[in-house]
Amino acid sequence: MSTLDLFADEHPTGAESIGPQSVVLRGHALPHAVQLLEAVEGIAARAPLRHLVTPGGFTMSVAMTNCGALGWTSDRRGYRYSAIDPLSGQPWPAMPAVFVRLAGEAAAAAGFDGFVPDACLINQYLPGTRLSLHQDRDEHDLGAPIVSVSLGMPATFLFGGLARTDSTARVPLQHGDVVVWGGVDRLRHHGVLPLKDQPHPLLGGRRINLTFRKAG
Ligand SMILES: O=C(O)CCC(=O)C(=O)O
Ligand SMILES: [Mn+2]
Repeated sequence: MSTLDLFADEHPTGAESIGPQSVVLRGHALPHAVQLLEAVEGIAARAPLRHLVTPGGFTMSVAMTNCGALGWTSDRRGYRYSAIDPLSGQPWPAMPAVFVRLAGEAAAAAGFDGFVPDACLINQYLPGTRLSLHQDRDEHDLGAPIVSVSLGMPATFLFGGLARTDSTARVPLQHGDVVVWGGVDRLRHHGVLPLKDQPHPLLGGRRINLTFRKAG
């Protein structure tokens, strides 16, 4: 058996390994892209995309909103999950069934069975928007993976290690790609390089990222 066969055995769906428990599922969201984007428009109509302020007083260049029981938010007082959108005073829009299904399928394809997200952070990037290196660590259940869906303009995902100073791999992400990381990789640092202006047929000069988590 060649090493390629061994690799295929490890990830029967043809996932691309970027860590012991981290994969890129190329094009995994493509069949659902239009439906996902329509749902994002509906969510953003009720819970508008906004630029959050960090506890340090910086305004994030990524515009964000949420759907699901819990939404990630930030202000001068800190980062946290909230059941209420602080902008509207209302609960976040419900998570569409197609989101829950896709996140669960992608997690299972990456080796994490039974993933049911209760939070979906929706990130909008324009040319020049970046997301600095960080860990996703505001969730109670670090046993659940992160499922991250890319739509629209391409981006370069930085995938580092458990320590902030660890070297980072540059992972090109295209419309429809899904990244899943969990287990021993759950707290790896990651970020997104400033986006180039490479308009996409469906989304023009925008990139939408859906980050699914089990937060509560
Ligand atoms: O946009 C991405 O690909 C990553 C988003 C992310 O890491 C986050 O929202 O925490
Ligand atoms: Mn993150």
